[in-house]
Amino acid sequence: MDWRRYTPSPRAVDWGLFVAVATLLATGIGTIFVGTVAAAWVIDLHAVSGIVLVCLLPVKLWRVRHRVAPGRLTGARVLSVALAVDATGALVTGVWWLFGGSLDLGPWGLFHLHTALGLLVAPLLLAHLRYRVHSPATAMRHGRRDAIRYAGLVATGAVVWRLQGPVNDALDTAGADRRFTGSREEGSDAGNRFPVTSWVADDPDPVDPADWTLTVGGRVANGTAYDLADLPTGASGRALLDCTSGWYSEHDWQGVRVGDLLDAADPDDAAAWVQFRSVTGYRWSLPIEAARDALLATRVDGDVLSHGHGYPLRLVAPGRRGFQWVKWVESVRVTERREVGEWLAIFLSGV
Ligand SMILES: Nc1nc2c(c(=O)[nH]1)N[C@H]1C(S)=C(S)[C@@H](COP(=O)(O)O)O[C@H]1N2
Ligand SMILES: [Mo]
Repeated sequence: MDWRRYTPSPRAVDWGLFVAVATLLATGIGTIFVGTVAAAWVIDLHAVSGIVLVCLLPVKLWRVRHRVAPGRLTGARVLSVALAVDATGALVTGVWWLFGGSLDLGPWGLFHLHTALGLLVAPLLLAHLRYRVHSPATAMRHGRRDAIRYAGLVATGAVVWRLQGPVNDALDTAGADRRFTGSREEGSDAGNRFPVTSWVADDPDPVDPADWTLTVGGRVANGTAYDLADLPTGASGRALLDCTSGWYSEHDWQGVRVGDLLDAADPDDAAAWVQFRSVTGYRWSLPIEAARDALLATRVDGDVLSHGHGYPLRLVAPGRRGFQWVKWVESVRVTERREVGEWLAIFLSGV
């Protein structure tokens, strides 16, 4: 078989690599927001781009293999080798994850390593392009034939992606129970016995209920502060926490319906967002309608929340990724606009 017939021309390979990597980065970061099945296409696109990259990268590496002879190493070439190694590592860890792999790296695991290697591709690729960039026009020289080759490649990627589910099932790997987000199940319905995670480094001292109140304020007629014993608990709901670091856990949660707190507080006409704030400064806002259906939980599967899971009160936000489920909540604030600083706070609250 002559593989050259199926291989795009060299410049078209380079641009194909660029598009695949850019798509992988955008969709990889995009997975952070995928909470419902309607957004699952982001992850499908990530996977198919990854498969396309698996096909293209060897073509490129084969073409440039003679350039890395030891005597000819320059700064630009060392950079290219680093990029090749890093991109390969990102692909290997991604595929390994799909088929149920695990790694114990202290507080981190295989999924973190995949994320780190993937993000590192961005600066390495930008630096690489500073040395070696060709106009897209030269890539168009065999435009029609290359377009057909790429269509075939993307179609192949889609078929391979479709097949990995049945293959995982048949081999009964730890990748078989993945959700559409890529996350794998951990400790569902087992009370507090599911992983404790913080987004970056949030790790407060245990909260003493004697020094704690929940304040409800902002754009409301009746601002209130509740002691733990005064909280109007009695609501419950089943919801699935899906962390962006690759695990999910489903539980019955008990506590206060945020809608009940809002009804008592009586938001004004401009109220559009509800911000949940942790004792650590970590905070996140939900649109007011979504916030009404959220729960502030005091218990999980009937057990009082452990400190790690946010005792005395943590947000349960169905259909939203775990980083939005604020732990150790001490304030609910109704606002007109969402605070932009939240984005910084979720990274810096632990520092
Ligand atoms: N205050 C605070 N709340 C937080 C976080 C945090 O770092 N600080 N991490 C979030 C993330 S990323 C996830 S996945 C969930 C994890 O909840 P758990 O530790 O109960 O499993 O909490 C969220 N709530
Ligand atoms: Mo998370």
